Amino acid sequence: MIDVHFVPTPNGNKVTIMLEEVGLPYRLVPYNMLEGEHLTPEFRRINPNGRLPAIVDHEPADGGGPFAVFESGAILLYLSEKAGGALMPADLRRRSLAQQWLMWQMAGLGPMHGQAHHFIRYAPEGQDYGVARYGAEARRLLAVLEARLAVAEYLAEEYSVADIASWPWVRATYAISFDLEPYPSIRRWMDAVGERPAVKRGTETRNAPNLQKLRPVLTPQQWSNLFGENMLKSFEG
Ligand SMILES: N[C@@H](CCC(=O)N[C@@H](CS)C(=O)NCC(=O)O)C(=O)O
Repeated sequence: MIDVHFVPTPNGNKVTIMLEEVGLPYRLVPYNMLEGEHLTPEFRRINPNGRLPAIVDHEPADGGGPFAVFESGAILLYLSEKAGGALMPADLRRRSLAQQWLMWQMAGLGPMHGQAHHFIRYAPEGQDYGVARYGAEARRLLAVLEARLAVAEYLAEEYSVADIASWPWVRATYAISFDLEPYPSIRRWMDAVGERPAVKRGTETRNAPNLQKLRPVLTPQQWSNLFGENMLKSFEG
């Protein structure tokens, strides 16, 4: 059994989609980040970086004790290996392509779209520089994705962990009111991936309605748990 320490965000959904795709048994351990449930020493022992998602594999392949994995990209690779190389192409070039696009998602699409979400949705109004900077970078990355998907059906030519990593982030652009109309290849790919039964099952859990809004309303305490003093203090000593 695999415990998935989970919030229904794009990073969390990568893991639930992957688990549904490969059919490994798992259970969700839900966290309420607004209440600071992820800021505990217990969770820090599972993920030293204190962020979600993370998994604990109670039956790792080496037969040893429970094993924790953090960082959604590393979790996808771990689960692929556990499932006998599932959703990693066998062909050398395609496998490298899957790794390249997975790294691109982890270092580019995810963090930059994350910052765009922060400045557009959560930052106090009037942060024009942050909105412009990360909005431009988020759009640039969509243009990179569009160009790739105009010449390849999937990121590594065949459906792989790279698509699983990127798809939930593109889906989340609705929350920052990005129009996908200028990206026909992305829309074709979004539909193809979104129609997969495992993707449907892996994205059933939704964020609370307030968190789906363009500008969620947070109390000062919730803000502090997510972005401020409480979050920072939990990393001290
Ligand atoms: N690079 C990490 C990012 C994880 C991340 O930032 N997760 C968010 C939720 S999607 C989180 O835990 N936020 C809580 C916080 O920032 O305190 C990954 O891909 O797993």
